[in-house]
Amino acid sequence: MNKAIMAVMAALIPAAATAQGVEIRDAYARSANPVTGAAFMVLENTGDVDCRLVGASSDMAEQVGLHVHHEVDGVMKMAEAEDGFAIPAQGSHALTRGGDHIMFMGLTSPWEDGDSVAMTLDFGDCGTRRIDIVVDNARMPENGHGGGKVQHDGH
Ligand SMILES: [Cu+2]
Repeated sequence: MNKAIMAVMAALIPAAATAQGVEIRDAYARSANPVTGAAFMVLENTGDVDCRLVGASSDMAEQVGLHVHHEVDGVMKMAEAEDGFAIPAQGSHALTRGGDHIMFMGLTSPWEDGDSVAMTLDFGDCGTRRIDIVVDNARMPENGHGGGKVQHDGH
């Protein structure tokens, strides 16, 4: 396919820029030190096809990765998610403290409470979503597995 046809097609399908079916709920960011941060949220797939978060990017860090936690000899360690995070059709996937998360390494400037972190989430065939989430270091960890219970701790 030549570039001109590709350009026409891109112009005709602006919807490709939006993730169909993936909704982002309950997102917040944290930073325990001046150089790294993490983002947590619930990815909800309201569509009829499986989606997968395959990458994330942001101008606010040198490197952004998808991380999982593994227990190794009783110690929790972070590792790169090899396959991203699957979000089944009509299902959800929670990114939580001590679980799967989006990791920011080499922050361009330290994150303070209330700062807004802009990032783009890449859902592969399900498109991309650009979101802004707020840094909330005071937020308490979720219990359970990020179901419908949203706790508001006050500010
Ligand atoms: Cu991490």
